Amino acid sequence: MHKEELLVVSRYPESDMAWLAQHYTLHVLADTTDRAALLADVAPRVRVLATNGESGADATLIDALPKLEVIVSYGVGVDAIDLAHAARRGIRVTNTPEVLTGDVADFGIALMLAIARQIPQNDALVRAGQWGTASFPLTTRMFGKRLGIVGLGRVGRAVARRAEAFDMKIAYHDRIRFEDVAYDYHPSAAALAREVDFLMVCAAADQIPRGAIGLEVFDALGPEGILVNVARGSIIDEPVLLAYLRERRIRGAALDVYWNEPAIDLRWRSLPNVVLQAHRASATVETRAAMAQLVRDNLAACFGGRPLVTEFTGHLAKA
Ligand code: 8YV
Repeated sequence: MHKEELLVVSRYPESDMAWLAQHYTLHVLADTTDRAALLADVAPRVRVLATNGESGADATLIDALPKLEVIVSYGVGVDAIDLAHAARRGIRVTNTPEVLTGDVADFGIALMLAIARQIPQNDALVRAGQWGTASFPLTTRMFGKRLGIVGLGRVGRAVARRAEAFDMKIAYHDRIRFEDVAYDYHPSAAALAREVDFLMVCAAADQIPRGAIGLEVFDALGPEGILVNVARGSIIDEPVLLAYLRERRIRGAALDVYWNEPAIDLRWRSLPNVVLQAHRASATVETRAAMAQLVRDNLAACFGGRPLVTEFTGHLAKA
């Protein structure tokens, strides 16, 4: 059977790699020590590139593949793909929207509870046999508090729905005010931060400048404020956040995403007022299976000459 060639940027979970290997002739960039040689070898043939939210595809990679027609990404966030460059080259992009929304929103709520109620910190004390000797400080209540959501897209809205069940008062900042929600709107992230106890970042990173959540926003959030990020590390001014947490100029942060993953800034490790996760918000068996299925369906559509199942077009109006 003739198999189409597929260039894969980073390895997917092994079961997905096995499925892809059965159906396509795979070339995996992450597996080679000589990236340039692999690219030179496949460049005359590769029409489809498979990537994920973190690895994306930069302009150099796109330009190394003159026959490239479609970039298929396993993830909803497309900020690591050079979208403007892809558009210039007429290369289409697919992602995996919708299927991960619920899990990411659950994770945002879990992180908010974890940092407010100090769940990982208490777990560490119990494991260390310090129940009875260590002091377990009183924590902060979450229910009934004010939650500010930066980015009221699919995930932001799913977080808001969940937070309503915690009797939280919800407000948001986005580029536009939405008429279909009753939550308070603020025209800037700083204005939002001034009015809330918890600030959760849910924005798509291709829609918000790098480091947009920085000094001004943290000052507005204040020393009792708590930050949660389930979007992208790039949205936060990380050096400023590290300093503000160290100096207790904000109360705490629960983070799933960072600059420079997975080799994150070592200073995170020594801060007591943070909860750290390893970009796991969509990492459930159920969601990852649904994401993998969308990747397969989009690949089948590309190679079968059918319309793409979940084409990302958000950038095309700007191109
Ligand atoms: C994944 C994500 O981390 O969808 C996204 O944008 O950040 C995640 O779901 C990733 O794409 C899978 O490796």
